[in-house]
Amino acid sequence: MELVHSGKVRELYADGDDLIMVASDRVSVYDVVLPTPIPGKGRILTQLSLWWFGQLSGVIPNHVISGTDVPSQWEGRAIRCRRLRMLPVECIARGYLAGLGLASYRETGAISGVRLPPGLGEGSRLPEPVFTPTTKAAAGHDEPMSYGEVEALVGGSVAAELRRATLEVYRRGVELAARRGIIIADTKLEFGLAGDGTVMLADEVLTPDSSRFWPASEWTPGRPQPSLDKQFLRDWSAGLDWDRRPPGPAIPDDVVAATQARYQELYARLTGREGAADRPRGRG
Ligand code: PZK
Repeated sequence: MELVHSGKVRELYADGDDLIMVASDRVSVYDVVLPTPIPGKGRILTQLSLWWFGQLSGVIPNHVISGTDVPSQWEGRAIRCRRLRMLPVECIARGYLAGLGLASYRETGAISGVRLPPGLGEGSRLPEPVFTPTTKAAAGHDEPMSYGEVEALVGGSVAAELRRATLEVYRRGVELAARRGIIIADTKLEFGLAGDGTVMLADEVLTPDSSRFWPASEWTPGRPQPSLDKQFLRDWSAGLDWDRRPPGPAIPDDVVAATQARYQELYARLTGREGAADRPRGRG
């Protein structure tokens, strides 16, 4: 199959008119891919994404054709997708302050033009979720966009649909995760247009690679929040003499095992399923 895109931790192949998105077991910390894989990570994130696409199909149609009709060597960690015309906007919803949202609030008291109350800090909950789109930079970092800029880029009706769907996907995710003791601080979504102009949800959805997941029991606004999936990796790597530039350090077995267990626990808690490792499931 023809490789059409290679990302830090995933690949995209063309299969006739379809695309096959393949998740690897690679993991990144501080944006650097480490040389040691986390066995089962690609399968868990793929199965979690498929599960969310199913949960969210009433909110917006999605690009999934099948989670099972994929080449056998990738079974369980690949999704057959419709090829869409991707929209050049990273659609982010934020319900808590972290990352670029926190940086923007500290500088201006607002995020994406939405004025926020004073006194918020790292990890604070926002009065209500905010749509904070960014550009999709081919290289380098994504830049914040105002809603007006999104409208100018994709048109008023598509922009309105992106904002609606992004906030609705985030709200449903937050509500479901909250019942399982998990905070979804923010999420990044990608959308594309089908041949008939329908806006569809694409890429991956509400995975720990596209969203910040925090254990609700440890949430303490005013400091950086522990990440549900990668905290072991971050804590371990913080104790090394590593400047956070490539190449990253090899991960010791006990840290691999602890990280693997976190991904499994996250999947089981969110979906109520035991494990993604044994039985791949799809919609097709
Ligand atoms: C598409 N990416 C991101 C980069 C990956 C994924 N349904 C679609 N139709 C057309 N293009 C894409 C999609 C989707 N999803 C997604 N780039 C293009 C990307 C690198 C690896 F797995």
